[in-house]
Amino acid sequence: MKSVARQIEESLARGPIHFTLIDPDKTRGPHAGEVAREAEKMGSFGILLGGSTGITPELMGAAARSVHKESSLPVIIFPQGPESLTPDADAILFMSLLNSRNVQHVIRLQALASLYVKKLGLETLPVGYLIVAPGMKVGEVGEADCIERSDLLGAKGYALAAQFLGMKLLYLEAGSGAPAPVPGEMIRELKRTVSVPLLIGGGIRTAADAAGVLEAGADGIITGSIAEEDGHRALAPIVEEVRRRRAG
Ligand code: 1GP
Repeated sequence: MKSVARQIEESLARGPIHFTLIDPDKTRGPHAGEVAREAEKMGSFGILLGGSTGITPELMGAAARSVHKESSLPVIIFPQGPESLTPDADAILFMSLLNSRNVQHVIRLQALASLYVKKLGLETLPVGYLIVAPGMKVGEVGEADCIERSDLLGAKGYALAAQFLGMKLLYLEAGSGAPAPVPGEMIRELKRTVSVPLLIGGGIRTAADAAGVLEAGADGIITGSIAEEDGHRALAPIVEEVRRRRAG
């Protein structure tokens, strides 16, 4: 089977992509499969599995199996720590939270998890992860020095450092449930600075939010809460914004 990295690369060549984030603690077992089935119909690229609290390998495994049963979308772990690992996923965002104050989130948890990741045979996608204010729960849990929303220079420094370190994707997020997504001006500035694809998440709740980040240059958008709280119908216009910017 084609690697997930290859699938992402090929899909990005045709335009931006959408990821549906499922929190397996909130959307349990069979419900994860239902969300994935609907997301696939809409044209979402893949499923990210993860959450900031309450994650266990059992919950992750059950959700991954349910997604595989109901859809053909790739299942990618969005890790909170070693307890997020399951052999039932296809790949893992192997990420460093670059603007954390705590070295655990920058490299130590990754060092702990890496032997197990290898043993499970999970495909690793190297990601530089940056939290932009307000950061919400993940900002707290990740002990992030959130990048201020007007600090374009700070964001550029981290983004370039990630690229120079060889990370293949950058993920900038304002935190789940943020009142507004990452500012368009910051996305535009980063697109002028780095060549790695830019994923944007946190606080994207409407088609207008999605249009804003996509017009600024986001290569991928990630939404979580909207499908959890408001169901598939609320997700559809967001995915549609992504789809209509894609070729073919
Ligand atoms: C995942 O924070 C994003 O990293 C998801 O954010 O729940 O606001 O879509 P929302």
